[in-house]
Amino acid sequence: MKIGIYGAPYAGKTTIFKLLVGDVNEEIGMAKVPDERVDFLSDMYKPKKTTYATMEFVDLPGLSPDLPRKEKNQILSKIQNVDALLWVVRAFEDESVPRYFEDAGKEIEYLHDELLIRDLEIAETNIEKLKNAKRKLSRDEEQQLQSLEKCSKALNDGIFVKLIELSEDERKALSSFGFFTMKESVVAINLDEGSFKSKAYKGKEKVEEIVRNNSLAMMEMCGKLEMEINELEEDERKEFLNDLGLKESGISRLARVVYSTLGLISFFTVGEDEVRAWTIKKGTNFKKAAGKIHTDIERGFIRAEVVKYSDMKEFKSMKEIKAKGLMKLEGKDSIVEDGDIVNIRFNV
Ligand SMILES: Nc1nc2c(ncn2[C@@H]2O[C@H](COP(=O)(O)OP(=O)(O)OP(=O)(O)O)[C@@H](O)[C@H]2O)c(=O)[nH]1
Ligand SMILES: [Mg+2]
Repeated sequence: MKIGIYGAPYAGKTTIFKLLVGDVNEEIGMAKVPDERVDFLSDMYKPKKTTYATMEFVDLPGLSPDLPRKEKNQILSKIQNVDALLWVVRAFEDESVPRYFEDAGKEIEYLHDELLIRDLEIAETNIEKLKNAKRKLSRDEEQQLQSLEKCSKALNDGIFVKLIELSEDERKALSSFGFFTMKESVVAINLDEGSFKSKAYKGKEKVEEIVRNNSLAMMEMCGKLEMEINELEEDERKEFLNDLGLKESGISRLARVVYSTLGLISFFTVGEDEVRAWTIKKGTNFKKAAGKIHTDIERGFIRAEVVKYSDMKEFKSMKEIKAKGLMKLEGKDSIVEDGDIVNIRFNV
């Protein structure tokens, strides 16, 4: 899973990026997805290796109105292939850090418009291309043209592509264009300590309106402060987070929002060698899920032995769970649920 960090200059993008992936100097970094279920299972099995799910983040230079179109497109092209966008919107006050926009409302409006303009440009360029083709269009191209025209019309009306009703065929026809407004977005409002506590900042109404109108997900962060808290020892960290009214770190909260926005869940494999979390789309069946682990396991799939995490938490023993008849056998078409502990039987 890859997430592009998008925003204006001085919004705190790199600060949040580093909070998520650690103090790296590249613009791409991996973040471990904290999961107390993995912690628990690892404590129980004491495996040689514990593997958490990961998310990859791409940090970008800020986008601003004074950049030429070409440069903006160059910046945006770095996140062409991401699964989701994390918009960072500046809502912190700090005189020593210049700001591009008057307030968070103006800033998010700009970010919203940039994506619309970019996508409209893509739609129109490709419509032109198809219309000017000096040959008869293939059926696929006809489908593309018709779908692109639908997008172009919506974008002209200020509507994100992800909000248009599209058939499966139309969706497929559009998949190669990499529309930014077709991706899911999570908006992180970067607040200072005061505004984080008071929940008040300039431009909030506009921010909420744009989030609502475009069905974006939103979360509040305190980038710089959370970064400082991160550097503390464990107990001190808890105390500071508590003081901010937070039970979880920034990455925990973000992971939660991203998983629910993208419709993702986790299943686990356990053993003495490794305890591991796997990320899949909600609605994935056991055979497909097995393919995440290894294609051979998918191909040779026989059945899955499944234990619910909640049962494991309660009884703390696979033996007892089996004795109670709580281990279920599932066939290839059954659907994996969040928190399933899975052992796949297969032959190769
Ligand atoms: N007071 C305060 N300062 C912050 C906060 N977040 C970031 N900053 C400061 O703002 C400045 C810019 O932060 P960056 O994280 O580099 O911002 P950016 O969005 O990556 O900026 P560009 O890469 O230039 O587009 C730095 O000096 C940060 O220390 C915050 O929550 N509060
Ligand atoms: Mg930066």
